[in-house]
Amino acid sequence: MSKQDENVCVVKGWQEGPVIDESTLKDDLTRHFYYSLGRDKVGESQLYLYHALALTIRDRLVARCRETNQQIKQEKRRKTAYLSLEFLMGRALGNAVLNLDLDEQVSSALQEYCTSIETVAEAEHDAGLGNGGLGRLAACFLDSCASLALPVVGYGIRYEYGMFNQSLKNGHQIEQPDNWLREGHPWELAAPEQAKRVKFFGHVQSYTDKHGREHRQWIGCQDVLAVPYDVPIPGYKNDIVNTLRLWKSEATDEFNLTEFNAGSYSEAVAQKNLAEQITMVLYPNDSSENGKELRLRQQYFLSSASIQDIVSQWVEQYGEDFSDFANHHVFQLNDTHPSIAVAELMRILVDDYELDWDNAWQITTSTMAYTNHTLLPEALEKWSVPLFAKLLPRILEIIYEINARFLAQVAQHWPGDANKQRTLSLIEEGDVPQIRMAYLAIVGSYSVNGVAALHTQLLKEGLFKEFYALWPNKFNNKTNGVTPRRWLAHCNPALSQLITEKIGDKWISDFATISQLRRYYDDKNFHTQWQAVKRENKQRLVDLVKARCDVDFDVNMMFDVQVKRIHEYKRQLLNVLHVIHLYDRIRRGDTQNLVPRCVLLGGKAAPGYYMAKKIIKLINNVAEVVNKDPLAAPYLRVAFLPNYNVTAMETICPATDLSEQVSTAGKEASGTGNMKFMMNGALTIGTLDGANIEIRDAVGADNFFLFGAQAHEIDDIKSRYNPTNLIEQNSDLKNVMQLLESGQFNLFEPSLFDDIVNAIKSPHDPWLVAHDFESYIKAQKQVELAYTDQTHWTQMSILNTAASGIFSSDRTISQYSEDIWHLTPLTISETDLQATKS
Ligand code: T68
Repeated sequence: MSKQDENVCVVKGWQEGPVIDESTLKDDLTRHFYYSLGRDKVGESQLYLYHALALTIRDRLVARCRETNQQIKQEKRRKTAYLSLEFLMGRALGNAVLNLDLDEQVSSALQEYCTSIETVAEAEHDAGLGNGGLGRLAACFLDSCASLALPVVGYGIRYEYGMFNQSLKNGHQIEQPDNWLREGHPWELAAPEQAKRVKFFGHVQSYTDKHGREHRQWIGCQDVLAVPYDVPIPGYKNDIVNTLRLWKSEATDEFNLTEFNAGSYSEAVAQKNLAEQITMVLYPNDSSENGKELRLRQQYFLSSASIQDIVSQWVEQYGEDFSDFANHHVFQLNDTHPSIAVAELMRILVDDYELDWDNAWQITTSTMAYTNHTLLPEALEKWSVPLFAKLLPRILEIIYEINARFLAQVAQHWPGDANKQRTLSLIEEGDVPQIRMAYLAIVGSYSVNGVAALHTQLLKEGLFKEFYALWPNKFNNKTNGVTPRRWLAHCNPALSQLITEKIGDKWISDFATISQLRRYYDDKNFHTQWQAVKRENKQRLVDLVKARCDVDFDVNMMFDVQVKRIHEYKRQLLNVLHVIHLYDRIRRGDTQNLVPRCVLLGGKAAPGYYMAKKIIKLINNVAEVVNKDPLAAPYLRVAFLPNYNVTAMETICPATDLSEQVSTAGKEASGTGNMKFMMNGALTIGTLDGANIEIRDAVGADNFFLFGAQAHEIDDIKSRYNPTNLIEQNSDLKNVMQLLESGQFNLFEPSLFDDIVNAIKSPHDPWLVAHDFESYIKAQKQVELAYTDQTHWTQMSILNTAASGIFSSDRTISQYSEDIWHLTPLTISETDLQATKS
């Protein structure tokens, strides 16, 4: 070791990067297996082999991660902090092997252990730190940022328990805790020396500084320690490794000490639990906010720790002059969940660094950017003022001050309009006043974006129209995307290989070039190969469905799939009604032109969501009846896949023929599953909702099965909605409802589905299930017709993949960077590369 300066001791040779010769991967694996883990037998679970392999790969990531961070720091790069309560990462191993181009080396090393990457990969638990689309989007974005060499760091929470595991008991959802860290998480590196203190409770008082200036001081707090755990995020074959920094909550030392010294051992331990509770579990609600105090603690904990982290790095490098801070930083808020960061940055600048309000506000509103993910009113976050006053008293004061200044602006824009003051106030009046987090996010940000064209349009015209009138330039659209690395290259190796044989492998890093597949539209030989790949993928799903559901799917049948969170607006119910309709036809002997199908549904219901749970039960009961009926067997099989997650989707989307995207128009902000299916050559049956509209535009109306009311028609339809009439007038729907009401699917469980029947029949059904039924059935008939012509179906399938170029999250992230973040890609010079590698 050499002493470099007073405080830093640099290990010789390490600054240039560690000495990792790629040819030693095999040796490293053995070393980690024998020495790091102390094992000598592979054993049945392959767990230790997985850990050894993960450590071996992590060695290679750590080196590149240091290089990436050094460049960002040395070149004083502008960077984005992506703040999200959720990162739904799934498994890391396969992705790292792909992005580091280690496939051959790993395969050959594993041969010595008589196993394969696929087998070893099974030992990895999904990192399920998210609910669904929003969390998975954050994960896809990280992959794209690293692959585009953009300086972006993800900030999230290291939940001890991720998204619950779902199992079924008599067709009902049962939730089990997801103890994903039990067997260790070999990818992360803790950095306890960089822990931050987050304040809770306490009170605020004024003081006057030596220059006679008044300040506010938040004191008497119960601090909680935020300890960072860094997860490396490799770019695709570019030697960039970004960081996902996940915070774990811990009790502070003094906290324990005072209590211990006072002799109250048990109180001290109890307080420790309180601190550690914060990052214990992910809230499993994907669309309704429930106002729980612990959730607010999570939000402030993440926001405060992350902002402190960025600010302390700034102070370390540039001192306490913040005049250039906004030129170097962007905070992208993934929904309103971390929007308290607006107030927290103000607090730190004003209270800790004594900036004047206007200056601090200028910095804050030049660095914050907000992404909205929903139009559903029940999902819009509000927090009670009394709760804020107790938990975060200084933050509440700051929000009041932001509001007062904002309302002055409103008064200028709409003079004398008291109603506007009330409707736009960050504080909603009422018995218990509430803070409107979306308003705080909009007021505090320089960019507000929706996640698909229709969604952004509806934000501007509806939910946020006054804000749009005030600040039209803040609003912009960034249609979602998914990473083609995980969602094609990794999850569909057979198709991936076929594509690469034809057009080379450039598509993996430049997904727009996937359009070159159009050249093979008429190529008979290519059709055969395309079909063979689909068959192979369907067989993998057959095996999974057999193992998990004990239902026999058949590769010769059409695979019709809907997997996503269970929600009334997503209308799994409409899908089930179609299944019942098919069953009804079979029972009536009306099987002409009926294309045999396997219908797969999957998804988790929020534990407190009664109707969603009923829908799961209905799906399972219908499946049971259909699958038991020998009459149905040649035409119809139905399965509900329990515990749908990222890893399950990796087997599902490559095997799907028909992708169900059937939400009520105007309700699904974007959807991203729709894009994964499209990339893998599935055809979509869907409404004009979210990104479906853009999918249909991209692939052409002839290659998309459209049905249902459009968003602009919904209000009118609702005003004269009469489902009873609709049922009476449509014999198919009438038959389906009769079957449902006859108890056919709940023979020994009377009245089980009454609430579902009543919901469909209600003139207030917000999801318009009965309205869209007829056009849905019609579209399904068109699907059957199309599927009968396998050559044409294959052509449409090829076109779907070929047209999916714009749904790469690389495109999305390029637009974020271009329009909002203004980042420039990092460069790794050849010499740096050599240093890292040699
Ligand atoms: C989804 N939202 C949208 N929310 O529903 C989907 N919410 O249309 C969109 O494609 C996706 O976001 C990405 O933009 C969610 O997934 C949540 O998961 C969620 C979690 C907690 C609280 C509220």
